[in-house]
Amino acid sequence: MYRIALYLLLLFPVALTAQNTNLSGFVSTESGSFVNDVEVKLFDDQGQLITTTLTVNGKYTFTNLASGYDYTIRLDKSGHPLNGLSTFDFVMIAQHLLAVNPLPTENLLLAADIDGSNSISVADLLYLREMILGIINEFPGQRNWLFLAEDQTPSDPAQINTFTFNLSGSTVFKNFVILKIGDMNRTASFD
Ligand SMILES: [Ca+2]
Ligand SMILES: [Ca+2]
Repeated sequence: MYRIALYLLLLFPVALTAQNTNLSGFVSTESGSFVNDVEVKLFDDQGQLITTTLTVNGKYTFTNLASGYDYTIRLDKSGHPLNGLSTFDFVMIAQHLLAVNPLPTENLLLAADIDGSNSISVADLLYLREMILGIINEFPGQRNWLFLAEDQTPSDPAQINTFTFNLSGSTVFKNFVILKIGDMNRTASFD
């Protein structure tokens, strides 16, 4: 009995010093509305999927993560890419390309890059046209939504909506803004 007690005593300081981190955050639109049913996948530093959750009232939460390691979050949301897209969006991107009416915000520039080529070109217009006409039902790379980290954590250039960061401290908040690819006049539904 004494030996077991001593053993537990020896373990106890380890349990006290092992630090765990809670990671949570909100996903919202540019206008600040919380967005539900965003799928948030959490991967460890080996690229192994730890768990998947959905935002509720705009919020996701992961608890009891080992501190000091790199983690990766990947966000996605279901829905047809035609959501929010019309000839109006087409005209806005066309006018930007013609320098008649440049898109006014960085977020719109990102959302106008439909094929993910890091530039806005006629190819984006052609994909948008084909989507509106029903010729295609997905964009290259299955791009549909675009998520931006509020704290400017850059997205993985090779994988859309994927963010890797080191986790430390007892509580980490990471908030994201969701944009709809191709939607220039903000008519997409986030339900
Ligand atoms: Ca492009
Ligand atoms: Ca639109």
